[in-house]
Amino acid sequence: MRVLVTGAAGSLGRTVTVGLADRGHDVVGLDLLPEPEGFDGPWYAVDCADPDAVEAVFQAERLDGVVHLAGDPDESALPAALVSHVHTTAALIDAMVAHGVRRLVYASSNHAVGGVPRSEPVDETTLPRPDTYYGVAKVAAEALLRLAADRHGLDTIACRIGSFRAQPESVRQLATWLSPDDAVRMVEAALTAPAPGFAVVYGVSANTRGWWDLEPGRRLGYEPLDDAEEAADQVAPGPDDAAESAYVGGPFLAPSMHRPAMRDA
Ligand code: 15L
Repeated sequence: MRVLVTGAAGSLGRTVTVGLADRGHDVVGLDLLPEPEGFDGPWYAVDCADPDAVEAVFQAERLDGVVHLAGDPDESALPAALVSHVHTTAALIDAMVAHGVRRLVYASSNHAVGGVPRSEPVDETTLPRPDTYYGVAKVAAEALLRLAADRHGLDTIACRIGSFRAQPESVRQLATWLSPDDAVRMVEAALTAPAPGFAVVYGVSANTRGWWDLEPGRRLGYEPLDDAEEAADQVAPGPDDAAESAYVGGPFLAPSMHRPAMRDA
């Protein structure tokens, strides 16, 4: 497939662009930043919140799918979060509809359901329960995916990613870790699954301590192979471990994340 990857210069983006290329896909990179050394393919240093810039990319490239990873990974005031996650997704969907590109794989987040207590199951039927404005924006972006599937028949997959890291770095991440290799497996499965329509996938590895439902991903062909438990002896306990295990969103529930919606903190 010929795939546009947004956020291609980020940590997940670099992993995914290399992984997809290794698996025989043609990758077109898009990021605010210039292309990383070694990237081999077309690169667009543009803002995907700018619909004209996005349209120009789609006019220049024949694409089979989009992997939308761009976005601020941290909490911000609400307007910035909406631009970062919702405007970008909307601009991409507009261009996809205009150019007949039918597959969108989206880096959503566990923080779309981060307010769910640890005692409750987490599966594809879990209702939105954001823990932050970041999570609110991910919920809204997922709603755009749902609308695009219903209105235009696009295949749109919201990957509610846990903690993408080279290795798990905290006790919480022993449950929420997404390994680099599993990230590539997940994205490729979401890109190539036959006619999924709108789907939600939990983007985590096969962690012994994980509790989010892996079945929706498996139905799309995402079979995670890594397990954070193998690195458990390298993870030191921290003072926030108990608080972080109380809700899906872990540290995003901390009072330090609270801020006014409409003003920068
Ligand atoms: C996310 O969605 C964030 O982008 C990332 O910074 C991590 O905090 C991750 O979730 C997580 O929950 O560990």
